[in-house]
Amino acid sequence: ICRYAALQGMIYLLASLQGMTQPLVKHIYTADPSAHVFNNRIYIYPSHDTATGVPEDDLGSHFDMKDYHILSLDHVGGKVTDHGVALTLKDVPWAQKQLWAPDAAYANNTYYLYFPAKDSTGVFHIGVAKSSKPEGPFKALPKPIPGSYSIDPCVFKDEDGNFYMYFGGIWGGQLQKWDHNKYNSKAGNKAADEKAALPRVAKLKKDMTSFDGQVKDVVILNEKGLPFYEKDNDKRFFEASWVHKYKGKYYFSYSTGDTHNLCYAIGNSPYGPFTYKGVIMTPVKGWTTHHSIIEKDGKWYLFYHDVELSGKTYLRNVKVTELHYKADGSIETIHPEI
Ligand code: FUB
Repeated sequence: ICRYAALQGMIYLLASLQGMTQPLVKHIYTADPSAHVFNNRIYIYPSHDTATGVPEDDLGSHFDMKDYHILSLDHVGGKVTDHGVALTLKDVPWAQKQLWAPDAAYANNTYYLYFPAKDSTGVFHIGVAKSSKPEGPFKALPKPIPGSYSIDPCVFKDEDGNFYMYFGGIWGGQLQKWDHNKYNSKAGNKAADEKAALPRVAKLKKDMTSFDGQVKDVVILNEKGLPFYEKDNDKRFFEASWVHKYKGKYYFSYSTGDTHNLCYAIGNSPYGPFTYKGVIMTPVKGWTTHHSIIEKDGKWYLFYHDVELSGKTYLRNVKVTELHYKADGSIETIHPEI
């Protein structure tokens, strides 16, 4: 055990010296990093965690965020710039509280920030804000995207120029309350022997602010081609969708929430179905785990968060580490230091 601990310590020291697993910024708390390369620079669209005194509960009420800051860096290991407040809750006409994990996209000479928030009735929807610059400031549209619900939008641009939004999160993210795109306030969490709730996908219209057709389920199947049940909670979807493409295949990755894994599944279409392949990252320190994956200068990176700076689950800090594929396209599991 001693030798193992010493080895772990050395690995951490080496990684720290390389600046790879250090918090990217320490002057504010940040989480849920959605990274993109715009104009050959890395932009990170994170949540901005603050302590507002809301007690912790299973609905995540303690994630009481009120604005967004966008971070950017030229390359991994380079200086990180905090561009200041890019959007604030009081400037979102429809939103009452809880600016959770955002994402961004570029089209029509415009940068779009997509973000979930609770409306005046306490129901999560997904809003859009626009800017001429990747770092903002962003101006919110007066209403959320029609037909949007739940949390954690991820906007993926396919090679043919089409954009797709993936979203959803169970428990406090309310996905279990939406059946066939209809809200049922009384619906509770799934029982162990029920099929697990599935994330959702919708193609975006060219205006980037509305869905092109119906919201669909993103089917994730196990290695035998069968659906996951709620009891498969070390593998089933909980929240934090991310989609990237590698060698022509679509990789759908996500958090398993209460078991804290970042998992992935592979498919041949942006709509899926996706077949479960394994764990990208084992649990980090802190309850939540949420990530993004990008390629920059020929290397692949996983952006994620933990609670190294604060030790508190609602005061997180974003990090980045390199991600490696095996020859068969599978991803090498990353074990973060905890
Ligand atoms: O940051 C608030 C919520 O915590 C996010 O929306 C989830 O993905 C989890 O990270």
